Amino acid sequence: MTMELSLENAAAGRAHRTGTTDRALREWVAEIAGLTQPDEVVWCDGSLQEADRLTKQLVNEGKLIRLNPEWRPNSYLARTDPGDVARVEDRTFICSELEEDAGPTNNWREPAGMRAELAGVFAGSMRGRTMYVVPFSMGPLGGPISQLGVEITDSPYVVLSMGVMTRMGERVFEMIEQGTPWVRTVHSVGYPLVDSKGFRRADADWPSNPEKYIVQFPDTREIWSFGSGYGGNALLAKKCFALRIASVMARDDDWLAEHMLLIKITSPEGRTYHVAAAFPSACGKTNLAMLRPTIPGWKVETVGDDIAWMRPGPDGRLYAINPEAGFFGVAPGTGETTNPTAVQTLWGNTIFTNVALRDDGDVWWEGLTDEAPDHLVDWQGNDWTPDSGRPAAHPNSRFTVGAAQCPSIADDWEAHEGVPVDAILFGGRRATNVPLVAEARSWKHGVFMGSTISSEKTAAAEGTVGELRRDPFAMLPFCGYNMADYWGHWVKMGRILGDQAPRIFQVNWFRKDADGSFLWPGFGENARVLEWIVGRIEGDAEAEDTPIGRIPAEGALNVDGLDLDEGVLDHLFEVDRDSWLAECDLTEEYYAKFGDRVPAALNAELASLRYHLKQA
Ligand code: TSX
Ligand code: MN
Repeated sequence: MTMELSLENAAAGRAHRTGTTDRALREWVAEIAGLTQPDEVVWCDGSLQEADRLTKQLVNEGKLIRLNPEWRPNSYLARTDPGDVARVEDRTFICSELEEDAGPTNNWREPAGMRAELAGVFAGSMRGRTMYVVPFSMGPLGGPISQLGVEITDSPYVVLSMGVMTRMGERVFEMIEQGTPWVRTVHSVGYPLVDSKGFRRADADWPSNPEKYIVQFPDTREIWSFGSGYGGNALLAKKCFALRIASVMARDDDWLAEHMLLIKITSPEGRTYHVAAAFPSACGKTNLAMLRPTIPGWKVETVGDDIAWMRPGPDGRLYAINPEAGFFGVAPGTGETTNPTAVQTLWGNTIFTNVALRDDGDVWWEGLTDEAPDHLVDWQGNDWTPDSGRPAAHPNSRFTVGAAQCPSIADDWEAHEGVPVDAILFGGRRATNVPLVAEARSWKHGVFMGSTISSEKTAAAEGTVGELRRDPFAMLPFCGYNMADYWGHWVKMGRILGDQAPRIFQVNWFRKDADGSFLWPGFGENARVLEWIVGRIEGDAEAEDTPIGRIPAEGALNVDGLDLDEGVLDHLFEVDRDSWLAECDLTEEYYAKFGDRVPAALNAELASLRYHLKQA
């Protein structure tokens, strides 16, 4: 191994890494440095000293604001360029050899053409900057479900964030040197400080490039990202690797890489269950991951809030890990009433991005407290008062914080072999049709439920209000291959798991009555739904068959002390034959987009649903 003593490290008596004995890694780093031409290459070790040095550098350059340590110790605020505030789906590409393998829901580009285009944009893109080599593990180091990767980046903000969101550090380099496979990921903000003639320019507060590329090569398991420093565009271990590339690895190797939270439930009898759940955005996934049950004796603990990797274990059951080490959560709407556990998690050691700054040096966002402070500095650095008429925090503003800091974190959240999954939930945001909870009749029926996840459009800007926005398995922007093939892979996993497969349920916290108010109180009261689900697993909760699945029998859902209005329960579980038949027509139209790639099992489930509805 190549080690060298720098002045700073020499003082501390430590050597720092300047290379690697692994030839493939060494040659790849040299190749990327040759292409992007940074001033310097830094091999990151994931140490506290390293994070502290980068933090101080960013604070000195005015790129991070140190929050008041009395309120928010070791915490920082970053403000992005207003043009770099979210994932860019129209600039996200899947470059498989064949277009059909990307499917109709992905942007496909021919790999050789895209490689040529990327070689152009990355040429000299790191001039005048430092290139960081960031080694990371998704999942506990050395775990049987875990995977290694390396991100090359020219953004110190990305290095700091990767240190929170992944197991990053020297041990990963050692495992690579011992021959463990790893995934290559390359990131540049696309804002070189020196041009091809050698002229230098000043850095931007948040360097980025209006021309963005988020590119996945599933065949070679590579990721290239250019032009954005934000979230899922730049922290390549998360959406790009743990979902898009990992979904392809999982297809080829009989496991599942899913956009799911993971929780551990303990019943009053002390029995434990693990549940994975997929929800589209704006359904309160992190809130469910940190749920505080209102019913006595029940406990919910957090294993993960965004991604689950699941693999059949030695006993044939499905085992899941949270591949991440932190939460990159949406701040607005996270408050003392909606998610007190998240608020407690953020006590310190947190990077906030695009939230508002209080006059006392703490942070604020819409929904943190019922009342807004009288004065703030908004996410763009401008003065703000409650009558400014614009949000103080960007609607997609974020917190980045270690999962270990979460007071509800489960004791088994880092179990190397994962946690055994007892049930899988599919949620959506539906004002009509979909009941509070329904159990699938079979694995295949459950896969059908997952493939039909959708939310009703709520704003004119999103399209016709009431129209369905389809988000199968909540994987629409995250599946690295043809979505219909992905459904087929789920059907196949059911065959592999057989009678050891987890039970599947569909849930909907968002059904409304005729005048538009929510029928179900949601939040902590959702524990009642979890109680019924656990009862189904134990075989002691009664169900009633309906054409769309099994719903709680009369009296089987615990609503003690809820004081629901007369008729609310009936409405929550109503299955309207005509609107469901209309929904079947929409599902048929949706499936038609995928042609003959739709698994026969799903067409059969659709036919069966229609048959049962017509019989009803
Ligand atoms: O996160 C939510 N969950 C899941 C919690 C574990 N939200 C917030 C979604 C936006 C991200 C919910 N909103 C939930 C829910 O279960 N339910 C609702 C709808 C709702 C909103 C407000 C009330 C009730 C339901 N308020 C009162 O009943 C007072
Ligand atoms: Mn997500």
